[in-house]
Amino acid sequence: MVTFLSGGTGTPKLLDGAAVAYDPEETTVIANTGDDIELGGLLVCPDLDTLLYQGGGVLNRDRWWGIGGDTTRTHDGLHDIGKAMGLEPGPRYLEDDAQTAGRSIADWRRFSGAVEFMEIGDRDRSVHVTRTSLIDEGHTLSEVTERLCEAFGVTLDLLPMSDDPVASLVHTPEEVMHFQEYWVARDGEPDVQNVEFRGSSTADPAPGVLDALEDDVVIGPSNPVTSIGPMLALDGVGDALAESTVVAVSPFRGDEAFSGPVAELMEAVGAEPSTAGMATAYPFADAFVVDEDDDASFDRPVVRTDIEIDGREDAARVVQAVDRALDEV
Ligand code: FO1
Repeated sequence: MVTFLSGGTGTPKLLDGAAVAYDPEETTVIANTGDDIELGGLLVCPDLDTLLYQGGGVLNRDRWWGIGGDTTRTHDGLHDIGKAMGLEPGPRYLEDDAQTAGRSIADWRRFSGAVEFMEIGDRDRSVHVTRTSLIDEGHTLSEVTERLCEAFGVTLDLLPMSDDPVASLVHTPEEVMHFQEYWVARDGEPDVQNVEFRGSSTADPAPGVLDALEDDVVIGPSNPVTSIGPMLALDGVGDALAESTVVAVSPFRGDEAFSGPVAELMEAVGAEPSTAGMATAYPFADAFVVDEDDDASFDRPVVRTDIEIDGREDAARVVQAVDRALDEV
């Protein structure tokens, strides 16, 4: 039995190769939900959905989000009508008091759907309508995720990290913004002073999460701050990881990040933006998988291989290295 901790790109890419070593029926994936937002009243869960669509074989594999071949008629229509009405495009937060009014899972991350600032495909939107509606009918995010997985034919066990709201908020010198504004609307350009996981001190791990952390745990090459950080902020997760065998795959080759705003965000939280910094961010890790050209040295076992993942063959190679690292602990 093995459990992967996942954000939305690096670990899903690794999971492409997971089946070479691990039976999907015995694999759990815990997804970050700090990136989730409510947009036009719909709960959008980017990391969960990438894993859902990947497991269901419908992921847009060029972008690693959304559904392949999806249309955007509603999204385009929202822009047409917004333009005709003179509405300013860009993230449009709801008023402060509306941020904690309504379904609590969307607290501190509520955006208007006018001139929708993230591109939501039509089929993708049907998932958000269904998920949000079932939550409004009284189901939890975990329950809805389980049913979506059945519908998409996902064989591994996919769990959201929490059924409670946790919002990854980026503090810049001028303002506080949600991660999706920082990343999608601002292209990761603002200076970051700190990252806050609002809600994490009172959020519980979702049902099944702490049990799954009793298995061998793999932290894929995800962003240690915004993908894995929200999970580590949940009560009991750090203690559970300290008790388990944990292998982490570096999202860096030396100090060069493979994708996304990893370096900037690590610097913002006072961690060195490199493989060595990743090791300090994961004090509970028992072994690491790092690139063969990475000269960082470690106080724990290391397996080296080419860790750049561009396709299933690469993913299989890195998963085999993960498996060797688990054996070495
Ligand atoms: N990323 C973008 O860069 N632009 C978008 O318009 C966008 C829309 C979007 C819609 C649904 C979804 O599930 C993900 C989406 N993403 C988009 C990706 C997302 O912002 C991030 O890459 C993840 O949150 C990081 O894991």
